[in-house]
Amino acid sequence: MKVANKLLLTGAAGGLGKVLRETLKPYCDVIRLSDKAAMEPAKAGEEVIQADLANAAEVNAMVEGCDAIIHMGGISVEAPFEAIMQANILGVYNLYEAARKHGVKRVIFASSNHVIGFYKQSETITVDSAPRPDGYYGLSKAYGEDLSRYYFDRYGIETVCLRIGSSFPKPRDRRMLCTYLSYDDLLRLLVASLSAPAVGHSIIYGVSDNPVTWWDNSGARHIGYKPQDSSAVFREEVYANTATPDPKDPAAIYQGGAFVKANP
Ligand code: NAI
Ligand code: 15L
Repeated sequence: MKVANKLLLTGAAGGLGKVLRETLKPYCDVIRLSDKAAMEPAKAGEEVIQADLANAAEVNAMVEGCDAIIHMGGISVEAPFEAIMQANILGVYNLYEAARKHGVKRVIFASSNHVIGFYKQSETITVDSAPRPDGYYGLSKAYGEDLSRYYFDRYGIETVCLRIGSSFPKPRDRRMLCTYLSYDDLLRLLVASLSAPAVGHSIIYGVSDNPVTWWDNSGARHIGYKPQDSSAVFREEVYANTATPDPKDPAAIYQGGAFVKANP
């Protein structure tokens, strides 16, 4: 199934970007890969454009000619505000301004569970729960969610904000058994988000079908995402290799884990 003619993938040099470079290819005619960092040279069906999200002119050139965008680029962990401001706040503004100028119809925004990191692990929240960011990084993703809502309300650019949990080859700790998103489910989520007939401005949790979860995606059924993987297969290994968390540790109390006590 084709989801775009020319699909822009930002953050293409990153952990998820490198995986998606390969897995997204069958879903478009051309995939344009962009990052601030160096990338492998373009192969058949690829274009490579090095660009800094904080540079409006570079972002404008990066977006021109694309009909859909997957925005994975930016700082992906807690960091000093100045750095977050450039890459994630100015960066997402530059991206949507370029999308508006070039008539892009749909964007998939890699948001994060750190938008809601200060909810407790004893709570189940929905796609409509108010943001409770757990740091400058989470705040920047909340800004991206709000900015994309504005660009939908004002200019009609559709966005799906993916509040990704933990997308790695496997869960690294006990918290990630609840937040794990497999690479295959990430691809399913992206394809569903790009191919659903109408998404307007939507928020959905990027999570596999894990036995324990804090996130209720029932308000995002219109996207048609059906996870097929589960962290259950990693449970025994993770429990064997990790200590029992201290129940008084904020990292064990809040959904954002150690991010809630990071000192950038
Ligand atoms: P990553 O840190 O491996 O990749 C991010 C990429 O963005 C890097 O290649 C980096 O060079 C690029 N980048 C940073 N600043 C930039 C700038 N100013 N201009 C252009 N490119 C810039 O992160 P990862 O794990 O691949 O995540 C991808 C996206 O998904 C990120 O936006 C992250 O916040 C989000 N996410 C990832 C999760 C995960 O578990 N992997 C969980 C939640 C959200
Ligand atoms: C994120 O937003 C980060 O990008 C990723 O590195 C993980 O730490 C993930 O959240 C998480 O919460 O596990």
